[in-house]
Amino acid sequence: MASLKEKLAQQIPGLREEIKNFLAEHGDKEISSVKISQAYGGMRGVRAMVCDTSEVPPDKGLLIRGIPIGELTEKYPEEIFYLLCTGELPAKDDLADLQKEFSDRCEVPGYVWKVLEAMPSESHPMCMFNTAILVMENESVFRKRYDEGMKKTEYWEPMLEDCLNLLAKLPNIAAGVYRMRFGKGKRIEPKKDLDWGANYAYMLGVDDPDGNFAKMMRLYLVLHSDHEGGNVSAHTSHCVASALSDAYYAVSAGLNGLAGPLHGLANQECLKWVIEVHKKFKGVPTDEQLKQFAWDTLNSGKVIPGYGHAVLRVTDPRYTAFRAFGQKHMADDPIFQIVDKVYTIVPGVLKEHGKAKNPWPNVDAGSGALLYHYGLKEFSYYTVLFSVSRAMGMCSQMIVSRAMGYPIERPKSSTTKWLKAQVGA
Ligand code: CMX
Repeated sequence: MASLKEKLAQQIPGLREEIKNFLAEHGDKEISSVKISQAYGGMRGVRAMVCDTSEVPPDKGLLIRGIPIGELTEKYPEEIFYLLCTGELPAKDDLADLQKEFSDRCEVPGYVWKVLEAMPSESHPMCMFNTAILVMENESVFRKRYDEGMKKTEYWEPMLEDCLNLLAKLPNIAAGVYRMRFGKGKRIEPKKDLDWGANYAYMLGVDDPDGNFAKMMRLYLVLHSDHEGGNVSAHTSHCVASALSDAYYAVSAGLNGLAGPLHGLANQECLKWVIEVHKKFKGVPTDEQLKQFAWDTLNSGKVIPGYGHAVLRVTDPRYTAFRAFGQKHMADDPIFQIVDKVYTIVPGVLKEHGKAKNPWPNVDAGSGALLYHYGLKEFSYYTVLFSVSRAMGMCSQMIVSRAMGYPIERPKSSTTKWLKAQVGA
């Protein structure tokens, strides 16, 4: 048995050596060139970052440390975190050890609740959640050790410590935000013997007589955990952490990006769209009705939420996993049926529309219907669930970056004048 920390300690010297040698031999070789359109176009497709935790081949979708996400849907989220950090799935004892770490560290400092209680009652749940993470910066072990003057080779250890402390508390904070923001009554204390995902489900206070909501929650936390390094939340947290800001600063920063409607907030928009369909047609619409509704959305200048992707060019395997869960557990639910029907109609509409490079659904197209089915009907909360999961990806990327001693990020920007001069325009 090797705890996560012991495993990392075994791996890190070899990894450092590997990258040092790789850079010495191949460091001056080119991997990417940049067109002016890419400089103005959100740097789409520019390969200029390293992320070893996961990758997203456009024709396959998410691979976590090389394993297709579709093969990991029965795992615990804690196993995924171990895999993200080390490249290996934990043995049974290692999983139990990590689950105990999370359970031992889950208590949230009292001042966090006071800060949340002082916020306006209509605050967005994402703002509450990210604020809670930021105020906990007070707990950072990395900052204290840095102030005491630790060696660079040791940076990863307090980073891991901060990440474990933070991740352990996130379900507790997220559930607390839910109950406070939506008037659900007193906070529910965590149960020490429950796993990370089941505890989150339990603390939300959703009725779960057959345990299927907890099952869905584990799946949700697995599927959203990481999506390589260049998406807004991952890139932001990586950039902030590269300045040696600690995990609290960096995760909060990344999640502020996840709160945007083109990124994590799309799941809230997505279910809104489906509910509109349900209301307008008083149930599941016909194919023709749905097609017209999709065109009306596009013609009014809006995007169809849950469809399209910056990198993917196929149906997101995370959507496929949610769909399979829905077909097994809620095939008769009209909201799920609409989501299913959208999948048969919208790709054709988007292809005909001709703008979106990817007409297929992304993860957000399916997740909301499942949450709604179990009674989690507050759309504005959905991105918080995404955040709890995505924090695992951000944390694992930061731990790896600190272990490898990657430097502060500082790409070169250009003025329009310089670009024009460059091409003689
Ligand atoms: N509906 C309508 N138009 C769409 C579209 C959609 N679902 N997806 C893309 N387009 C449009 C874009 O708005 C863009 O139009 P303009 O040229 O007028 O600006 C054009 O198609 C080309 O865009 P693209 O290169 O295919 O996509 P981008 O990489 O620029 O954007 C994304 C990707 C996800 C922001 C976009 O597909 C979108 O807005 N989708 C809906 C929102 C959504 O589901 N977001 C969640 C993504 C998952 C995540 O990262 O969290």
